[in-house]
Amino acid sequence: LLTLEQISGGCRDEFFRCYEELFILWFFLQPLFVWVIIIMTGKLFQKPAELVLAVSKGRIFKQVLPLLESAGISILEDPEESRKLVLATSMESLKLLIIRPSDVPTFVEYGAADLGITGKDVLLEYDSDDYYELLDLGIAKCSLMVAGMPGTAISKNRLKIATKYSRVATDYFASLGIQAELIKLYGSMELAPSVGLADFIVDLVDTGDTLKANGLVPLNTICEISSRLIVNKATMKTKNSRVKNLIQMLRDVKLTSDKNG
Ligand code: PRT
Ligand code: MG
Repeated sequence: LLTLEQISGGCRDEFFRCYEELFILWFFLQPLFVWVIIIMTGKLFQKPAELVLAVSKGRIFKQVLPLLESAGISILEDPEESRKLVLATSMESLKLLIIRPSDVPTFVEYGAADLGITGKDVLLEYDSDDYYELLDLGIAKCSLMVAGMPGTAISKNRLKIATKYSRVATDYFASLGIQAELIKLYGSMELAPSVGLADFIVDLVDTGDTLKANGLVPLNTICEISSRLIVNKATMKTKNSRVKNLIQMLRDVKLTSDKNG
């Protein structure tokens, strides 16, 4: 039979064996805990990933500025004064690239910019959709239209169309079953019908004043245009929370301005 002393001695031995095992475990795991703490503290003080937003210069930029301001993002340099094409903003790690509207999808698709703002007309004409179109900003609105001389009707004959939107125009006339010869111009489209270069033009129309001043009338609307926010596909994965946060800020501003009419 075991005495009481033998039993308590056995328990003591068991306790010390456990204690010893725990100590050995702690001894080996300690460096791991230290690393976990170092990594977590590093993450806590880490600067957020840099976001690059490419914005079309010209009329879109003028309308994007108040939108960003309403979202609490201001440009740190006067864009009118500065000749810089990269502008810092008040939002940590957000910078703007000021580029031509037609270059915005290229910058975004190749990842030179994480996000971009440009007209839907540019996106329709751009021969790739290797980006996400996430938000209609409802700015720089206009219509993509067919226009011509007064009294002319769009017939089924082969037509000469002057435009810088060859892709959209080809698809549009094809959808009407009309064979169109596209004459690519980069500006002053409104001249083409009056000098006999083309039967019709396909161009953006806002107030209609430019058409009127050049003796043209609007005929068919191809589609309504506004500026869109596009995002690089890889950015959407790697900087997801930052992108979502920025989109939400812009969406809120848009909702408020829609409500206020
Ligand atoms: O530098 P680049 O030549 O590539 O660009 P851009 O000079 O075309 O840039 P900018 O600053 O003109 O901006 C172009 C973008 O603004 C377009 O891609 C559209 O998304 C948007 N937008 C909105 C317009 C218009 N409205 C607009 N009315 N872009 C151009 N126009 C022109 C139109 O081409 C026509 O000549 O304005 C004239 C018609 O205006 P109304 O009011 O007379 O009808
Ligand atoms: Mg222009």
